[in-house]
Amino acid sequence: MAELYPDLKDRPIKETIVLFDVDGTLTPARRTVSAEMLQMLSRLRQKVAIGYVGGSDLVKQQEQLGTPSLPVQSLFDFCFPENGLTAFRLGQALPGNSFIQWLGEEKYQKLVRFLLKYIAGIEDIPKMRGTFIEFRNGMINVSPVGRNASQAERDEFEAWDKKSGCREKLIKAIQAEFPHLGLTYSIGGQISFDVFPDGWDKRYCLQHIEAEADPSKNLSGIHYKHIHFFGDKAFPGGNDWEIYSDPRTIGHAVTSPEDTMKQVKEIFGV
Ligand code: M1P
Repeated sequence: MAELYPDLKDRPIKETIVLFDVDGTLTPARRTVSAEMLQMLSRLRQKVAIGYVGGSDLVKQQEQLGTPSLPVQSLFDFCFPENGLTAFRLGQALPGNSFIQWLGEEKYQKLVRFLLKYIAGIEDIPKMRGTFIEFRNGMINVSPVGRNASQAERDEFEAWDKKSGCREKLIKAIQAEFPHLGLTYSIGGQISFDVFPDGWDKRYCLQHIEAEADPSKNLSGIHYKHIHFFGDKAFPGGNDWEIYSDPRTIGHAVTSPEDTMKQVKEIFGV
């Protein structure tokens, strides 16, 4: 597919790349992309380098953006699943990274022991189920009730957590015990919180764009001076906020995939 588009150096809009969030920006939340959006992306790619950056993994993005005959990696110049911990450039995988690789087994075990002991000691929690720590590629997800909780048990935990501040207290306890680990804590859902290295939000993928200019890497040599980013969670606390407000990017807040198409058409004339 990449051969259907001009070489990165020959795209008419120079030193420019357009990055998109996935859910709520290219597709409706957790749904698949429209044919109209794919056509617009294809027209855009004739003019400028394009990429996406999403928090979930490649399998999910293939379901949302690709088709059985079209791998998602063929639709963009740069694909950044898991915020760029996994990365593809012109269809080829780049070296990846992981939470355990970054933290190391010894520190990881200390953290896990602390968490399990703390959770074991919570005496007034309404229910305890299973999978209190979920080990993911780029983070761990910690849940005092456990990820095996049913929907009713999730609702019950969430209501109790609002009163007791259980998750916030646990986060404060980890921060006090491990002040130097450089970890970020994010309460994004009902029953858990995510723990990942500082900076491993969507900004992580920018290092792959910056690498293009590095002569030692023997890539395109392009210094992308204009990095546009489109996202629908571009507000403090939203998972597009850090990259949207980063000085290295030109942030565009959108309200839906239709709004993304409208803004892209206006800005890039596609
Ligand atoms: O997307 C928000 C969060 O969704 C889930 O949270 P919970 O199970 O607590 O409702 C998790 O997948 C979590 O990692 C994620 O941040």
